[in-house]
Amino acid sequence: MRIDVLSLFPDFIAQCAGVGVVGRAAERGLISVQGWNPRDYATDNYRRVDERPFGGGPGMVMLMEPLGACLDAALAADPAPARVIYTSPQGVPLTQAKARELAALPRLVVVCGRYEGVDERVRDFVDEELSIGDYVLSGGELPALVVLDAVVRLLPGVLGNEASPIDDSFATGLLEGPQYTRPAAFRDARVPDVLLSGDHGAIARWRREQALRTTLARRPDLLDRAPLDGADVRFLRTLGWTGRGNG
Ligand code: 4FV
Repeated sequence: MRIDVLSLFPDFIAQCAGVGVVGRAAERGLISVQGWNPRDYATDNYRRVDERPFGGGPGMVMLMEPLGACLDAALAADPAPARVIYTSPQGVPLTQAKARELAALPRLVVVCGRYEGVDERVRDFVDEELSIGDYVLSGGELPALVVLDAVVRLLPGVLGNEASPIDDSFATGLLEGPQYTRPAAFRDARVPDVLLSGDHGAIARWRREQALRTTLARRPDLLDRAPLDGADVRFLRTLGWTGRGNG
């Protein structure tokens, strides 16, 4: 997958996309990440990329001319069809399902805003707008990196054993249950015996029940649309869950 990121801070993107899972994926040639700086496409002497909003009001707005020229250059840099994404609070919430959808594409181009945001006309040039949450950040770079990380780790060959993204939170529609590793006893906190039993059937059942318990406790809304079988529903009933009528 090729990923181009338009940002006034391309070094920040390169730094963050150069470490961990995303960094290793780039080293192994599974992805390529390229930063593009709209300021390099500003034509005035001061290389302006922002201006005061028409109609007055606080703050500055990113200019369309340098940004549009930068986007044209990024798109022209590779013949592969690209999904152009703008990260903003007005976007559709990023979900695991959206990350899976994007992971199937050959190329992403992500536009990062700064200041109060980008001139409204940017929406004429983007395919979709994504939000990472109902709060306001100082720039679209962190959201762009969140999208990158959520997508790249789903690409074939990126994570060590292919298995791991499958039982991620939300991949099953449930939150992930508790994880433990050595030592079996830390101070007076012991690892549940079932995990040390070697009984893989019992372990799988225990993990499923813990995921159901955690989801009921923290995100009961997810249970309304999670794929549950009879055993799941019976277990949730024992925890007082009343969803799904008399399933
Ligand atoms: C944001 C979010 C976000 C708004 C103005 C950048 C900032 C500034 N993007 N999810 N929440 N963006 O706060 O995606 O330009």
